[in-house]
Amino acid sequence: MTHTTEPASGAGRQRKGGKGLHRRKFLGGMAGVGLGAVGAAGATFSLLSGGNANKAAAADATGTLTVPDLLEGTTSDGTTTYTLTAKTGTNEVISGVSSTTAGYNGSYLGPTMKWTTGDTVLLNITNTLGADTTVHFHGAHIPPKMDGGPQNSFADGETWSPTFEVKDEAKTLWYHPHALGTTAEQVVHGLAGMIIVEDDSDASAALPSEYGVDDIPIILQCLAADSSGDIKYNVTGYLGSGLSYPVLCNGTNVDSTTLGFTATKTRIRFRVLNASPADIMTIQRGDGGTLTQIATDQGYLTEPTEVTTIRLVAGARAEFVLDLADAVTLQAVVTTGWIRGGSGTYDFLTVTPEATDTPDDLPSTLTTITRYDTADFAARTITLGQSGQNMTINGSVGTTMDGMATIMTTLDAEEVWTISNGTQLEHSFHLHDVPFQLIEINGEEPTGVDLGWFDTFEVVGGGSIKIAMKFTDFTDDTYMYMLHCHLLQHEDEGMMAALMVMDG
Ligand SMILES: [Cu+2]
Repeated sequence: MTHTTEPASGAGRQRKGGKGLHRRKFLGGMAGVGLGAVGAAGATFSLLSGGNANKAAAADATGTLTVPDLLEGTTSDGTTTYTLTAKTGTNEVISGVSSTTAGYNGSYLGPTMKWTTGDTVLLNITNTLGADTTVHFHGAHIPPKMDGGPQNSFADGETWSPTFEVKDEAKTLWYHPHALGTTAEQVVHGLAGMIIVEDDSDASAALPSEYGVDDIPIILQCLAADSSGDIKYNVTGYLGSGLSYPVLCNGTNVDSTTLGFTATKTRIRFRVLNASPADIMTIQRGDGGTLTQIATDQGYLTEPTEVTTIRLVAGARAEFVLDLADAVTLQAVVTTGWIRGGSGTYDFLTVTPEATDTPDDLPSTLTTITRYDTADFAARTITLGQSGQNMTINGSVGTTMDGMATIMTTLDAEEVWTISNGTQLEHSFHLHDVPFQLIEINGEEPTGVDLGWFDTFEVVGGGSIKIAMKFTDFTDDTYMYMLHCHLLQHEDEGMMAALMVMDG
């Protein structure tokens, strides 16, 4: 199967050739398109506000891929405990310029956690940001009280300690803040990290899994910053002049640097996360060759699938493998997510093989995906809209818990939702709690990798998707899951609703 997606439009379209690469500097014209006011997002994040114009030494990037640390847990009585501290720091978001940033256990991004299916995890997360925060486990199927939504907000100086059983099978998740009105500000400053869920499936045993050796996390971001390095996150910031749109790979600017990775194994597995606040990242090879995609947001595809591009909206993940004979350069094509943003094609990583092993053939089957028969599913419509300066879901502005629309359902309910985009803006629809299958994309039946499991999916301006899901395992009459646009500014401007799963 081949799944081909047009990578990008406009100046960024360039499919081949690592040499003579177009590198954009600026995309004008998108400023403030249909965007609301700052609203709740205007609450200032004390330690992160304001630029930091300190010029760092004009050292070139090392040109070597940085792999986030693996966070060691301590296991006792069947529970693995992890410790995270959200803190402020500095990072060169723009090469040679020090920006005020934030990270978990460091100054930018966070360590990778590995969870194992069936284990119980406990996280002790301390907030030293000088502002309220939460930590949401994006894509994890966990109780709503542990989900890290706005109701789990905790203050500076406090420690939040969620604990839950890992019910997810092998997949790539991530963690990031999700407090009301400040998600964009906190995420763009660097609060994001990857979670790898491992299981004992045959596919997991057959695929590369040695972290940092043949199992490589790739966190891509396209940010917005002014020349002093001040990172922007709302419409007021985007209206400023002299902005640039730096592209980062694992926290390193790749605007004019191609990072290198020496592969000591012939087969390398990549887990790619688009942690951008808004922009779409399309991954492709510089030589026009194929990537062997093995997973979407929510785990394995039924079979390894040859693709030429992988299009990731904000918040989405995918996994692919490469069997390397020669060096391969990976490119990210940045497409603006209809918030003023970036564009262009970036050679972000060259993978050079120094390996002599010969891997076995990939398994012909990775997992079984039983497609939902939605004939008896309850139907619901979720309308993504806009009201003056705010964004809405089903007509409600979700900037407060009381003001947002609330979807009420019951345990084991089977539903098919039509996500209808009533705006001309791009949106990235994300549902907490359970994975969904795509039933239709703009009226067409899905094919190829779109037959996998998702938690985040593109809804183009004026378009719609139809998705199916089943609300298993967890109920709560107080804590709610969220559904929202993962363009973080839209989320903060109200494109968020609550989901309550009640006992039947
Ligand atoms: Cu949106």
